[in-house]
Amino acid sequence: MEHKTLAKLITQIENNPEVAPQILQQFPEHQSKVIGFTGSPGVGKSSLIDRVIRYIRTRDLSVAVVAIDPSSPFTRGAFLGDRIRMREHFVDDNVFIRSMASRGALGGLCDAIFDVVKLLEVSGFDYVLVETVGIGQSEIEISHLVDVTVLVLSPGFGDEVQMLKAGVMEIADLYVVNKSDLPESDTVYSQLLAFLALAGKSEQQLCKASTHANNGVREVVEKIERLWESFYADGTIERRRKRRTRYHAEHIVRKIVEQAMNTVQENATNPYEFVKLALSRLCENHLRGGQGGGI
Ligand SMILES: Nc1nc2c(ncn2[C@@H]2O[C@H](COP(=O)(O)OP(=O)(O)O)[C@@H](O)[C@H]2O)c(=O)[nH]1
Ligand SMILES: [Mg+2]
Repeated sequence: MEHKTLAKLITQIENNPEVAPQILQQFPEHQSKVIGFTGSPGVGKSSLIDRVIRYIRTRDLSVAVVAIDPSSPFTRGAFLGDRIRMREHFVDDNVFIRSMASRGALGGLCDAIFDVVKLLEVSGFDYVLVETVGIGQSEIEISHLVDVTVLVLSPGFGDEVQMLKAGVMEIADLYVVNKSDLPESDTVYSQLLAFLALAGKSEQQLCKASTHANNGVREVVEKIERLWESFYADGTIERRRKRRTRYHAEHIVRKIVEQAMNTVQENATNPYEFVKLALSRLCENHLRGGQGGGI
């Protein structure tokens, strides 16, 4: 598909996720390897993705990247920097790059992202990479969206603290210590090694890279590939994709319920009364076939 057409379809989905099923059904099924990259701002996710794209391209595979912009949709400053770094990929037909706004200040995933990833998959890309800032909810949420989650760390970002943060150890499948050209990265590496042992994870899930020195990128991609293949073989991918559908459905339900609650103007002092009112509005809407997600 032409990149221009693809970009237009993504915008349509962003503006109204309800059009997604109609758009998606026009394409034959296709599964990409969907990989999420998360980690604190500044650890080098974009730089790493840039290198990963280059490596994937040397093997003549195609790749789409979605960068989830943590800033407001109106100030895309952060992504502009990435865009300049990645500009050479923009002229490559087998590389598609797009940024999307996050939901709310905590960098949660927007509803449209699920269908956008699906659209990129049916567009036939071998890889779909999602970059999200490892702050707030997005860190955990990303693992619900992708097949394989990569956590990027580097020295000097309080990552030691980050490692201890609940949830992080559980969600990542691969841990990359970036900026290995900096000597302090050894400390991060050995700390991570200890944490992995504690968490009962394998050393195989850890690697070093330096995007500046262009070291370790091949290993990162090979490990991702191996993880994906083994997850595919043992049914993990299928399970995760089912969980993704459920998680997406939860997003939709939450939005519909929120809309219904907003229609309750009455000064209900009793929350149960409030829920009753909201639900009855929802049913009325549903019977009229009106708003409320078209469900
Ligand atoms: N020393 C060193 N710096 C790096 C490396 N990779 C990225 N950086 C720098 O780290 C900063 C943040 O990189 P960026 O890719 O934008 O990080 P992101 O916020 O995680 O996407 C930039 O100034 C990069 O030049 C590396 O391997 N070594
Ligand atoms: Mg970035």
